[in-house]
Amino acid sequence: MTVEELSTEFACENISFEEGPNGLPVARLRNDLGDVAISVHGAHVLSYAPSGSDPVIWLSEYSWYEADKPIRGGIPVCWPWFGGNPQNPDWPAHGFARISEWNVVAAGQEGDNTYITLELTPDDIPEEFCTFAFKLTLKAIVGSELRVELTTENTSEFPFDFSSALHSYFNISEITKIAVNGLNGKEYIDTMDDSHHIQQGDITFAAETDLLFPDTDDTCFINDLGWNRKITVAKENSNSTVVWNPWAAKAERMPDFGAEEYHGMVCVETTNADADVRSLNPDESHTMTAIISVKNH
Ligand code: TA6
Repeated sequence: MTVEELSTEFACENISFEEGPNGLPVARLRNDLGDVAISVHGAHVLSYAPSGSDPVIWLSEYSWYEADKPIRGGIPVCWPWFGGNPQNPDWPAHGFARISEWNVVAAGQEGDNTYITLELTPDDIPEEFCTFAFKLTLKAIVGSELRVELTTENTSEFPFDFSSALHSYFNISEITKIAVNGLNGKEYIDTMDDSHHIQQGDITFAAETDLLFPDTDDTCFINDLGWNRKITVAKENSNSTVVWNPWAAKAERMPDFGAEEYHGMVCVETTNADADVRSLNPDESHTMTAIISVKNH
């Protein structure tokens, strides 16, 4: 749908539609509690700022906004596989949901909260990727916090497995001035060398960091001493978490990522990944939710 068609069907007091970069349709949800922008491309949350707070979600200044590419930053929807596809290594990293055009199906007000719902079905994706029938729904709800609910429904006649992530990029003062806590004592895999460890205390950053915690439903906190604030990343129906910063060398290698941008971002990802892969029987559904809030000290 065009911006005009979306506006005609879904615009209301707290919801408008506009052309984003490269003309990609973007929904803006604004109310007294916060402000969110979400692109129809990938059902991709581009920005989130609670009222009275600086932006919480980070977006690269070098991102692509092209049909067959993921947006860099925001909250990429990684589905139906996290990372590379084990059977088809040449298929898109982190699945096809984040490079697909989703359909807005609902938008409006729920009490003080403003929401939008987008949907993806096999009709919206290249046939080669369509190995099972599904309905994927993303609902973003702006209230005193940002809730992002990713629902997978098995509309096939057979069971299927999937892995996924709400791969959230957070806006921080400086990577060396933050710590991620909430994972103390948890096992993690350092994906840089596939070594296994137990997290001791807070996670701090001094090099490329790519840690997969395969067994945790814990809430994480990003303590930002530079901006004197704490971002809370809570979740539902996710039993794994990934913490990532590319640091200088990897940032340099990514064309859609500024060489110095690694200083201002960190990913704390809400996932069903690795051992937390999920299986659905026909007609079953699963909703994984990320719940993001910020407290200024
Ligand atoms: O955050 C975990 C991770 O899998 C990292 O290994 C890194 O590849 C990151 O995702 C970004 O992946 P992308 O395909 O968006 O460049």
